[in-house]
Amino acid sequence: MKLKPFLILNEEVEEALLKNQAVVALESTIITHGLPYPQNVEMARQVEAIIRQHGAIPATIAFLKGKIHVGLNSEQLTQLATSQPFEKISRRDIAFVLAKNLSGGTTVATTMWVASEVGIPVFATGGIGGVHRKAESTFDISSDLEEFTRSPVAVVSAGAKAILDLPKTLEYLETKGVPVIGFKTKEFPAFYYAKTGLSLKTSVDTIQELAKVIDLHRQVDGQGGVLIANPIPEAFALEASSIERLIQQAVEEAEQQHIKGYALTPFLLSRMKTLTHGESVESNLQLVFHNAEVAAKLAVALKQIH
Ligand code: PSU
Ligand code: MN
Repeated sequence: MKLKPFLILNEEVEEALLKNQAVVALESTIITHGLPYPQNVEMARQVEAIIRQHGAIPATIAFLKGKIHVGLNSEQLTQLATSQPFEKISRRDIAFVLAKNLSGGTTVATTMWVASEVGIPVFATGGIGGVHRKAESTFDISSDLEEFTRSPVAVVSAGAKAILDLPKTLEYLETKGVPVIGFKTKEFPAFYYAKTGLSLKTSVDTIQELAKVIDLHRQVDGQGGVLIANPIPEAFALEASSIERLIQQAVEEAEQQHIKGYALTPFLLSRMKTLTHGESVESNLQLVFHNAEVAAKLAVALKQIH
């Protein structure tokens, strides 16, 4: 394995993989750049607890001092949530971060890659990155989307972040041949809310059906990922039209302040927190918890197939 010299699997994850138990990978940019302290570390712990409750072992993935960690202990999680500065490690950054012994959170793209290298087929996140609004002039398309063409991992998310251009994100995924499967929905959800009118061609209503599709995709495609769209529970959804107004405001502010590239997503998420008086953070937490539950159930169901 290419990663071996840099890899540190914690004992629990290593044992689970050896014993062929259900494991769920988790990203860490949401800890370092997506959520404020202390909600970030509370979220990370709670997500791990939810995954355990549903019969799987959590494997949070992050880089610490030039090593790729799969599974973090409590101290490492706190370190990741509190120390600054931390890198946001996307696919292009990996070799540099390893060479310089840096630490940081892994994006969806990097987490998918590490998960597939160590043999973890299921991954839970909040919302994936995608095609940004105004991408026709900025060209800003998250490398998360490209990763779905090369890492065979099933990613459970509440759609793509509403701060993005969702129709373009779906078009891009279609072009790249990435299955997008609605879980108990026929619409592509928008992170903070569920009803978008963006219809999905494929949807399933049970974990068993989902596991069957994922398993077959792995067998027949072999090299690409699957995006599972799991909408935020209704009780925690924000009101679509008011959230949309605030998103437009945040996107304009980013443009005026010349914020772009890798800094854009963290900026927009943090502006959304302020503009919604913290409500966006609460929704973000709840949708991540929901994704963790579905991912754990899926990981267990996949183990029951083989
Ligand atoms: N989802 C969240 N919060 C986040 C992210 C996703 O709820 O912070 C992070 C993910 O790590 C994702 C990244 O991979 O944002 C996308 O960044 P970019 O658009 O720069 O590729
Ligand atoms: Mn980008």
